[in-house]
Amino acid sequence: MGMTPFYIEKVILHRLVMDLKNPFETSFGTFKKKDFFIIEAVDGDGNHGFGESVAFPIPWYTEETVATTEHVIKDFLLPLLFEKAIQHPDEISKRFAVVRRNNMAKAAVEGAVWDLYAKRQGVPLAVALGGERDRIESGVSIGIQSSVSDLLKIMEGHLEEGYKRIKLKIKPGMDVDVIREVRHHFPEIQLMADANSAYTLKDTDTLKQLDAFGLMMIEQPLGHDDIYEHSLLQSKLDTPICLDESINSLTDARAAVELGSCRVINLKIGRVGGISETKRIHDFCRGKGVPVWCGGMLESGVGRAHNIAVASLPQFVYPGDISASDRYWERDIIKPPVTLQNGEIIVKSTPGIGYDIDWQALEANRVECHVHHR
Ligand code: OSB
Ligand code: MG
Repeated sequence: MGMTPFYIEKVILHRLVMDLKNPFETSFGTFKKKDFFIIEAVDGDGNHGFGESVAFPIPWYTEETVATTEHVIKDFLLPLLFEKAIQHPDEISKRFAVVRRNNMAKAAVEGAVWDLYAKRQGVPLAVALGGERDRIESGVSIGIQSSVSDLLKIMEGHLEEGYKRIKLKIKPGMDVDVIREVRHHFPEIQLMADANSAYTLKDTDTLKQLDAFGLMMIEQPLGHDDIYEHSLLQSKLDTPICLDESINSLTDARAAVELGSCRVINLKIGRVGGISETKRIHDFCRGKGVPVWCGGMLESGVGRAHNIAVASLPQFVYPGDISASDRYWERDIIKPPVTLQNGEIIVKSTPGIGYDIDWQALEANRVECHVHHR
């Protein structure tokens, strides 16, 4: 598609604070609310593109925070964005490569450009990316609960809502016994566990016990920055390891796959620095026959819409952590909210992310707003 180059004339940073319906507990901490940026990019022809920054206020998942993303976006990424006209969004990650890491900051801005580009083309974002699915399977990630009976009740509710796969957060002391009991109650469901880096190789025997429960995979058992030790662990486990925190680039994905550190990859747009890098990792995994699925960061509807578009690519073969809006929010900031149809989410066929901003809801949750001009 030959395209006239376009400039981004203006970028608006909307800072929002939204209450989660229920607290979400992981091995590293508990989330009660979301504090994040929506990035709005505007061209000279009246088009608006939206991206979401997935960094949390505290650097407990990766090193980025809401404050570091604001600094890096304002002081480094926006000048690079405004500097030259854009022909295709794949140029953005190349332009941003002079800034090391800061992947969530990069992805937030690049995501807004992808949405804007798709809208300029008049095509859905999923189509602009080469997506092939018109619906995607939806999974749900459940935080650590204080009792197994609470957990079983929550699971029952989500299974009734139609979710196709359940992911349980685990940590030392809340693992084998919990999974055993859950499996006893739900012998057939697609089930997996996410440790968020809470174990070491000394826990190999505990992790090996999980082999008895037919889990689809165990996500990020060891160090957030490790690739080597996961290869040692994977050689001892029957359960496939899925890497999340350890994969921040195509380089990491290649190392992990070639070393046998994992058999599955959780792809998050923010963690790897944007949609273009997500596509590169996707294409590599497709060539290697390694399945991928789309992870989540408790996003609002904007980030969720990007995840849905990305998950329409062919190598996203497992249900993702892309749940309905009402799993997280009383009222989402997009119209309509994301909903399930028989455990699936329809990929929108309208231009860009395919959802409108619910400005009333966005403004109700907005605590700051800054406009930056080219
Ligand atoms: O490890 O996948 C993770 C939430 C916050 C930080 C890290 C993770 C998660 C989730 C929730 O598992 C996924 C979601 O429902 O958005
Ligand atoms: Mg994870």
